[in-house]
Amino acid sequence: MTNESPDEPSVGRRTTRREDAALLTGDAAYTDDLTAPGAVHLAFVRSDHAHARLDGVDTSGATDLDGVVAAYTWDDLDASDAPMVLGSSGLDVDAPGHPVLARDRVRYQGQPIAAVVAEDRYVASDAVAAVDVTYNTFDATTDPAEATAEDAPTLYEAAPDNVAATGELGDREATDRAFETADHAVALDLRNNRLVANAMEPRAALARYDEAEERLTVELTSQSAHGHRRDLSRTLGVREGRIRVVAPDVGGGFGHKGHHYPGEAMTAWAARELGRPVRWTATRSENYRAGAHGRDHVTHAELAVDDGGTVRGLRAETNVGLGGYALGSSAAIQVGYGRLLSGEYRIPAIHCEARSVFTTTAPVHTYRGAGRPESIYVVERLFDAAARELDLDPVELRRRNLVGADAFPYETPVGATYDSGDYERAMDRALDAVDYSENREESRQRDDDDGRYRGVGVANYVESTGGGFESGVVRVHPDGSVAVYAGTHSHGQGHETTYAQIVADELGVDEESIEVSEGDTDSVPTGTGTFGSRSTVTGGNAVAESARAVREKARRIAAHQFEAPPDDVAYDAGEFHVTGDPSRTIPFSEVASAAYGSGLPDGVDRGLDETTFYEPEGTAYTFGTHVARVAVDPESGEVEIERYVAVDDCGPRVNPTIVEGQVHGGVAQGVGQARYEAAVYGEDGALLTDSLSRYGVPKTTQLPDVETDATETPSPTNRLGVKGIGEAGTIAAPPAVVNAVVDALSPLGVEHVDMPLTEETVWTAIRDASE
Ligand code: MCN
Repeated sequence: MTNESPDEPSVGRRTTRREDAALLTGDAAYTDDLTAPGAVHLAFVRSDHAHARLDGVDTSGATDLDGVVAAYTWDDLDASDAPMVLGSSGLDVDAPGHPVLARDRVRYQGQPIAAVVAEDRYVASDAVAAVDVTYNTFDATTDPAEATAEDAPTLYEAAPDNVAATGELGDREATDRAFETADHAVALDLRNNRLVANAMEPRAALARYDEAEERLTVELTSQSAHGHRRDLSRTLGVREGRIRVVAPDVGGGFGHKGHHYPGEAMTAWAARELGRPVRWTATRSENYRAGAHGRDHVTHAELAVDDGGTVRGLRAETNVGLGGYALGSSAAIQVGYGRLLSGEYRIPAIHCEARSVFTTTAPVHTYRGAGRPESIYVVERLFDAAARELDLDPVELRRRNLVGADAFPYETPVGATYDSGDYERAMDRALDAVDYSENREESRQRDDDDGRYRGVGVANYVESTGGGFESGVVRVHPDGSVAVYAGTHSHGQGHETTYAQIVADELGVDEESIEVSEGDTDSVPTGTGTFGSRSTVTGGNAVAESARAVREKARRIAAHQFEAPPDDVAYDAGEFHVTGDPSRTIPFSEVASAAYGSGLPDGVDRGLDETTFYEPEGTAYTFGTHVARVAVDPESGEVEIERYVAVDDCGPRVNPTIVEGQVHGGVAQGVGQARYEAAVYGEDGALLTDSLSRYGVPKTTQLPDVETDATETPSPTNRLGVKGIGEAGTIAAPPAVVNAVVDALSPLGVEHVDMPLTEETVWTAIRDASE
């Protein structure tokens, strides 16, 4: 870690990530690396079929094998005192939660039916193959639009049309009026393709049960240790105080390690049942078939606009695939997606209607961005379609409707209050970087040199960040070294580095003296976790508040030693002195030692240790503009992203290098969605893209060089003024790329292409437009 100039603030510095040495040299300890003498291995028998009644599950073939310790079905779970059904909330219908092992019916391919436990994982794998399941199969329904049709197969009696939850945002009547009176209306039918989270490390758990203490310890791939403890407590029927959850090094999450799944609950249950450590590590294909997927929206959207380019209204109707079961609050999250449908714009009337629909597919929950990419994609595609209808430059249409820099706080018609921003400044910076006007000319004509069509795509976005509360503890040891604990969890984001930077500034100590810990329910008082780009806003401010409180307490202790009033004591570069008399100083470490001794001033407790539960005053809205410049070969449909510029504003950047890394990663996933990735189901409900060789995670050679830049508009919602950045790239990249490709192909009459823009889809769109 570099800290060349301790007199300069740490926040804002490009400090090297302190976590990288271990991660890059193989010293990190992921769940599957953890040792547990005597551990047995759990593996799942998963449904071959997407939709079936179970007429028999015979585990005798498995239990007959040498080395098999146990084989469990729902009957075993049912006979125990644990509920073993994952909770769901936000449903309009009375559909049961996800049973850890199937009761008598399966609703997606890969749903766990039985669990086997064996002395090693190879025997466990053989045992899985030896379990005999008799299925009575039903038709599958995998498309969220088709699943509501009258003749579609039904997953639950309580939801005959498969609709699990509905939600409405905005004002339907006002929006209808805006459409009736506007000069133009444009419409688009869009699909936001279903995605699979591809963390490097698949999900895993290691559970141990201490019978004497009646205590369960579960180490697992988690984005939220306390969230998983709460969920495990409910599913196992064990109170939280008897469960310790530890999230060790976690190799990426991208949203899908924040949810409660059968795998981890079953592992914990078996450890208690057997009194032996039990471990389970998902295979990559298990992760594909049974890990939560993301997106899967089918949307009809319209924009009403006047001749002069003033947007009057927006409406959207969306079906969201929920999968075979609602995981936790997934249905409610999905129907709430429309909260960002105002984008960066003043749109006087908006109405959004969303339905969460059961389909015989893997459950859908949050994947990087969760709701925001889907909203922004709708808005930004509509703006391009409207610009075309008006024969107006798409940037000009955007500019005429942007929320002005003086309009904050800005309330949208869909219930969001934007805190701060200067949208036009960020947009202009991105446009300048690609010499926008010049390239517009180029995009309108075929480039004679190489026969490719060129286009420019612009995407403006807002991103809600920093929801809920977070805990932050700052504990100063007697030697002045500092321990920081937070309820968030870094699984690639770099919190060890950035929290140390924040605390170093507040305490006036070197970053080197600060250790940051997350993800252990025994050492962190409580916590919400890392998702929704919330950690810096909530956890960062929580540790900052605690550090400030520690500094104030230290000042009082120093003042007592100076025999001066605390207000007369100044603190500079790690030393206290009486204002106006810098000759006598007391270093921070000496005050730390004194804090644990006797002779403290009246009213000051022993110790130097503060805890904060911090909740920001409102949502911090990150924003920015991404621009893609593409060349499309009309013969092959091949797309090349020639330039990609990202200008993002997440308020003051704690560490600009880490922020840029987050943008790069996000853009990689956004470009992945735009061009390569899609979870594809066959008619029988089998997942066809069930491995890395069949699912298009982009390779580095398929990604553009991302040129990053930033503006910094502080948020008034929190004292650090920060906003999150973890999802910006995944939100902005899909519309930037799709707008660019459609722009390039507009001379050929192409008006829309659904993601992913593979060679085949692009070529087909060109062909269809020419017919
Ligand atoms: N940061 C900063 N200055 C700011 C804002 C953020 O320096 N003004 C830094 C932070 O301190 C932190 C990083 O950027 O080190 C991301 O911070 P933040 O935006 O607060 O997001 P979270 O830490 O809450 O991370 C969650 C976000 C989400 S929701 C997904 S999904 C995601 C992502 O982060 N998954 C990731 N980035 C990921 N990066 C990696 N490597 N792996 C994942 O699984």
